[in-house]
Amino acid sequence: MPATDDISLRLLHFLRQAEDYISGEELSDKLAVSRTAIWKRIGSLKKEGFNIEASTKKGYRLIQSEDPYGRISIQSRISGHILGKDLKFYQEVDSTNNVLKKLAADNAPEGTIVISDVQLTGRGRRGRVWMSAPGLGIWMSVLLRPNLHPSQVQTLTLASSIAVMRALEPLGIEGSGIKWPNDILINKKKVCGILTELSAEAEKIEWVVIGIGLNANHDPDDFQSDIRDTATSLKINSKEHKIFDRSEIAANIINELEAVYIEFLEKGSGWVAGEWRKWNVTLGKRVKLISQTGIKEAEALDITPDGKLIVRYDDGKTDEVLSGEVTLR
Ligand code: BT5
Repeated sequence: MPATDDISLRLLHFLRQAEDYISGEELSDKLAVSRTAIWKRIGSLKKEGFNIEASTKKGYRLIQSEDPYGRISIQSRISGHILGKDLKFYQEVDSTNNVLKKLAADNAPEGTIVISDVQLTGRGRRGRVWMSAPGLGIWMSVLLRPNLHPSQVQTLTLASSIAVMRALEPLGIEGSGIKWPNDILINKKKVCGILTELSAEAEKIEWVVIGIGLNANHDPDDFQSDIRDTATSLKINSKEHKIFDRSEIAANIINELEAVYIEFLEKGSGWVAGEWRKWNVTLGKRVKLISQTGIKEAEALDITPDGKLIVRYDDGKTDEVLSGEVTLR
């Protein structure tokens, strides 16, 4: 018996749902396996670090707050059918995007996910560094193989930021929003960045790797001095400086991303743009656009369905910007 097979994941799901003791008999009914099979899997889960109490009279109980961050904790919370069926969890990698890009080139199926506790060389856009300290954040990459034109890839970045916002909403943290094109801010500081990379032929995307980096449990001192004034975490912004369960948040992002992805494929990019507008903190603001040709100030008017920012410069001319840096004024 594999230590953490599909039955183990479902077993964990029922223990979590029960919140109190659940009898071996009930578990064996729900999972259609013998009580011995349940007992063996409880043993394996305990070895993996799950704190499960066993009582001969009452059954089994999961002590919830102590879930270890890892594949089983995350996968047992995944409710969709595409994303995370194959989820690889590492303690340490160079970059989850790099690992997943190699898997993509080796024909890994859509929905494969790579998560690591640490990234030694986490990447931002254009060769920039993404700080990915151990024990504190969610560093995750998701493989998609949509039947879309390469020009629609930025819509997937928008879709991913919507999924992160939806996953953060129940945490009750105030002041969050999406800054075009790929940042999630809380009270004007960056809590999450998204790096989308793709391989495509002329007319069709072959694969897209969406890399999501989310600062969960950092204190201000956990950030390097050069980003201490601009970076933030969920913990810093929570009322009681709470430590968040990274497995739960990672799973929620995955579940929300699957929902947004399916709706995007059904309804098109116009729907994504509409959802994005609800969460954004860019439109209607004065922005500084930083590109290779220089810095220009403008007013952010809207986005196009394929993710371009529509701006109006001070001379009255409008423009559609595909990529670049935006500083909110
Ligand atoms: C991004 O780039 O915001 C995309 C970040 C994507 C990270 C994920 S983690 C999983 C996957 N694997 C990877 O290797 N990458 C992805 P960009 O917009 O270029 O922003 C980078 C800038 O953000 C840096 O130059 C710093 O100023 C700042 N920064 C670096 N680390 C940060 C952090 N942990 N929190 C907030 N800001 C950070």
